[in-house]
Amino acid sequence: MTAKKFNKKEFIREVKANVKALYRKNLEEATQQQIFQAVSYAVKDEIIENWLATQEQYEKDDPKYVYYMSMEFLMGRALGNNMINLTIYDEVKEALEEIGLDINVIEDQEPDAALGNGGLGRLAACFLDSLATLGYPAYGCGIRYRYGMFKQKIEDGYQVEVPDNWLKDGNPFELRRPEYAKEVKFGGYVRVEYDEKTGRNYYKQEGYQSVRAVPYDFPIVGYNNNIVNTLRIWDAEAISEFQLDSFDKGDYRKAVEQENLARNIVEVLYPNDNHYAGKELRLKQQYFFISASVQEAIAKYKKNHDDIRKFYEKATFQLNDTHPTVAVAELMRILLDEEGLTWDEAWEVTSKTCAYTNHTIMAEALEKWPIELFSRLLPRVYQIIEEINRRFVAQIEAKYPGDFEKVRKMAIIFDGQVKMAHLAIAAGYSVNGVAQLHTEILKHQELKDFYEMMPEKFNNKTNGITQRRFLLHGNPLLASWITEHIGDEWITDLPQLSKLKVYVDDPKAQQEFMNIKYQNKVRLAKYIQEHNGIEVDPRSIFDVQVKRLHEYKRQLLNILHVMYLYNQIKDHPEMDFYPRTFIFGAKAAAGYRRAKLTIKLINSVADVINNDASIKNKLKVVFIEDYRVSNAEWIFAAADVSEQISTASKEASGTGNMKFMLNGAPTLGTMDGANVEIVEEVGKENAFIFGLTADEVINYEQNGGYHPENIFNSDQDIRRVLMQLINGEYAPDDPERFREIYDSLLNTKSSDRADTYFILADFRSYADAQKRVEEAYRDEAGWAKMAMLNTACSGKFTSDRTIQQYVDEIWHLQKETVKVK
Ligand code: DL6
Repeated sequence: MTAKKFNKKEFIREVKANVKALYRKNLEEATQQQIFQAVSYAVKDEIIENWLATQEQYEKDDPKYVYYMSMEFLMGRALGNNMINLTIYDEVKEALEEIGLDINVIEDQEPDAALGNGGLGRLAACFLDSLATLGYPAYGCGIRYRYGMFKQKIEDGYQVEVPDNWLKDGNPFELRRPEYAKEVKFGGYVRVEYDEKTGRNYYKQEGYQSVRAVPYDFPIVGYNNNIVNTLRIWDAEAISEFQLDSFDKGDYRKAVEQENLARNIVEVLYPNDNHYAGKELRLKQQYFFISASVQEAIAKYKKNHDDIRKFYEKATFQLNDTHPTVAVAELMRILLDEEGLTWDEAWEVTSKTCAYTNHTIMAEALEKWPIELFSRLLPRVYQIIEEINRRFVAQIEAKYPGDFEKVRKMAIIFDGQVKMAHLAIAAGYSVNGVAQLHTEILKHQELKDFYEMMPEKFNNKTNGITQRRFLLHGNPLLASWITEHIGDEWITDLPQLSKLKVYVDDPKAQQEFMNIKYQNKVRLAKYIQEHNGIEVDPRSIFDVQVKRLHEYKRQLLNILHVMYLYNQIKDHPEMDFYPRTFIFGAKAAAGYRRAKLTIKLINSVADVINNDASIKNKLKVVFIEDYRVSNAEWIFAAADVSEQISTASKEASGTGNMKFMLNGAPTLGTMDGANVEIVEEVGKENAFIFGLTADEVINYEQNGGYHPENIFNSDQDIRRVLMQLINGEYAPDDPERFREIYDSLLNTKSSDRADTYFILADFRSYADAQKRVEEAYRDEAGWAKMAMLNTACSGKFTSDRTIQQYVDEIWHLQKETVKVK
């Protein structure tokens, strides 16, 4: 089904009118930011008809919805994506050209909607794109943080965090929906009243503070199908004075407190990736958006249905990791206290509604809340979790009589803590991991006891990415080339890319493919020159590692290897060395000291190497400041090599690995996360695999026997590199600067095992794999073939496939079609 026809004249007229109405200016006087706003409002007008039509169709068909509940939606920019999915990108580009405007400059005015940290939040954004494109009714439910992920500045090589005031110029695509506002209550106490007539206890929260949750809706445009779903994110406002209990009216102190509560709740996204912060405000954020979203889902259902016992037939809640797990108890609370269901009835609805995705096995990411905090903040919800726990423990005891160890390991409340993953598993009807290897580790290691008790709940859904943003929009040259060769069906059916396989040995096609890569490298080189002041040669190998900075992702292994290469080039200037540019991009959580020190190390190494004329530009190191969705699109398009070098078993899936593959960059990586499936698709000979396997890592972790100091003692090159961390080579002003990193690898003073992430164990095989990369790159035709095969074999990794699997195996939704008059 194609979208309605674009009218260029009308569009231009509207852009001009918008500039006038919004800013009282003519086009010529307006700033580029103002023009961006005007263009966005014009594009929004194109969306509105479809948005209305979609809602009307859904009302009529009364379908089941998935509510994708997530603390994070890392959306990036909306304008380009919306134009792409409306299939008006080229037309708008032309229209703007006609009035002297450059679409790239206009798009560049938009701040990224960075309401997420990394993989988990970006996955949520890709899923919304696929849900709309496939025509499935869905709501994204989240928080409208006033400040998103911080902006990263690099000062003197160090990361400095700058607040991301993304809403300062207004947000053209959002709609405030005060008519759907909800009250969310915190604190106080629970009063129980016994009703003789019904013979039931009734629970009432009293003495609480509350805030008004006000939703903002964002359109999620499906690709060329008229469907527009909704991302509904909640803002917090103070409950206005006249809405306070009559008892509280005129209570100025309380009004101010509620005002502050509201302001604080949605103020800022916690910048932790794969790490649990354990802060009270974070729990407030979780309950805030969950309570509002669950209330809204129930209100929507009740508009057209009488029997709340059948709620699960029309709604399913997908919990994006444990952050939204309080939804389980909130749904129970509403069903019990407001809808009057019995416990068993409410439990049946809840356990048929909620499903949980696990995104990490990192112990430090597991959410467990102290009982004191939890019960103080959410007294009624806590009571309900206690009862869920009591019943769950009884089930464990019935299945494993006398086995207290099982209770200790599986209870929801234990040792003074509420364990959110256990709650999600006990209450949900589905538990999924995000790549085959990850799901197997969950089943047989991390969640072994749960899997043994309820194997039917466990399943795998390997992650995916949307090709519409990461190829069609991010790499227009390659997208057009592909369309010329195999047609454009790949845009909604990515496995079609396998048709490219017939071209991989064709010299002309190889040349064209590599020429496009070269042009994308030129585009990135220009960006690096403008933003970093570093000149890089687009003919060098662009070896790229972009992702959050975390020890398990091992940016440290990468930079230590760069130090090793530099030593080699210095020692053997005559050595035939293919020029390499190592590109990094990574934000570290603001409080993650060692990660921030690693950024400083990368920049210090870059300073030395980039300024050493004697190595004749054979090696360059670039740290791209403020890595985010919008610059990521260019980076993936320009990469020759995709660094996916996490310690095996630690990266649940990875999704950057898929974006690189789609854009024709072979993986240099460990057998971890979705790398395993990438290799399965493209063949081991078209990737560069190294390092310990997940089994080997887990074996060391469980049984010991790993001694990095032996490697240090026996390998001279490694020893030299490590000594350079403490001899001032990269920190002449303070030779002790990188001591902490050195210590972490060898003689850790903390209780951690030295070299927790097996960097020394994998160093040699990594260096060998890098050598293989260099050799392979020298063979131009061979490399072109490998790069093309990566693109051609990336069909599995579309989020359209992932979503279809969620639909078929977990959510059971019906496809909708929408016609526009
Ligand atoms: O599933 C999306 C993404 C995976 O691709 C990454 O491998 C994984 O590290 C990430 N997990 C998190 C966990 N955060 N918490 N909690 O971000 O999920």
